[in-house]
Amino acid sequence: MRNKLVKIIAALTAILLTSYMLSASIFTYDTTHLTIIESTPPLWFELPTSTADVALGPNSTSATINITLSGTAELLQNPDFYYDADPWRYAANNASLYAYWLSSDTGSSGGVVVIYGDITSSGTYYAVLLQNFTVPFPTNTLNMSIRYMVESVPILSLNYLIYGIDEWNGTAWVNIYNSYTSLGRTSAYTDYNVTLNLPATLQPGVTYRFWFGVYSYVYFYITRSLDFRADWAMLLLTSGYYAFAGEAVRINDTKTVYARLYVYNFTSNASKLNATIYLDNETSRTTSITVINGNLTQSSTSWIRLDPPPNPLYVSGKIIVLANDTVTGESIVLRGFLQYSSGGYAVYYPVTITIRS
Ligand SMILES: [Ca+2]
Repeated sequence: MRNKLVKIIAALTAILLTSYMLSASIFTYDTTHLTIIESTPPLWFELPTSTADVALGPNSTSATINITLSGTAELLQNPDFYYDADPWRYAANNASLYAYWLSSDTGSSGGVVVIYGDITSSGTYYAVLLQNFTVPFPTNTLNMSIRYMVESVPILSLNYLIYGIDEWNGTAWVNIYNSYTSLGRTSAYTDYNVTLNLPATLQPGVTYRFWFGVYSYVYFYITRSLDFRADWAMLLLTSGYYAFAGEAVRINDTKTVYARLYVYNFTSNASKLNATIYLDNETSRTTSITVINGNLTQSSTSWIRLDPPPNPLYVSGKIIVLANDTVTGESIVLRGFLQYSSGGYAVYYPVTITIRS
């Protein structure tokens, strides 16, 4: 019996010396029984901040990543005014109108921007919020979604929600599209969704600006304020072009390691799907695993150094995925490992990435 135990101890010691980091657990032995002590691995996965759908395995030492390419892109930044109004700008034709940001309002999604004015004479008043944008590919159709509330309008006035698109021609803004819809007071936030059929095709590489706001024609002055509140304004581009760009999973570590990602098994039913996958440590990136027209053309990244983060909120690395397709129903599956090494041992974390159009 004693000899048998000695052999087990010897075998365990050999495993510990050669590859104990293969497991997230450390095995120890005492005279009466074997005990497994859980320990924290020096490197683990965290969920991404992007829209990748990720499931992490036990101890966050494996990751299953599902990415669905989307044919809808939001062209505007901070469309929801969630934490502030940046980078939206404000313009008005009358100094009695001004705008301010509220962190929340009854029934709102996060912050709102209020366009407000005490109207003291008849006349025309308008104010807009503006933001520059570009398009990733040519289009003459955009879907606009504006959520708003009209808290107050001047008595004896006509009021409109106005919106439009200007193009920068190199020296000035030129209006290429505008429209409007009637506004009345609303008791709650109201959605206005419409497809913009533009008279010209928007082109990549050109700067456009989107604007929306309120227009009030006060034809007989009786004091009352104008109070228009915007909860969000989205400009969505929908097309037969499907794409994803973002974090697939985050990598956190407690000591310096060198890491790479490689694929050992690849399946595909795709003929148009392209993907680029690499590791990023905030200051540099690896070479990429690449899929071109559904075929795996490069199966491994280069190595990258991952250092312990300077504070717990900082993540030392990420797996980044860029992918696109021009048809729906295609998919690829990459099964591989995140391999990392430090001090002479190598550890392999299973990673499966599925990308669908
Ligand atoms: Ca909002």
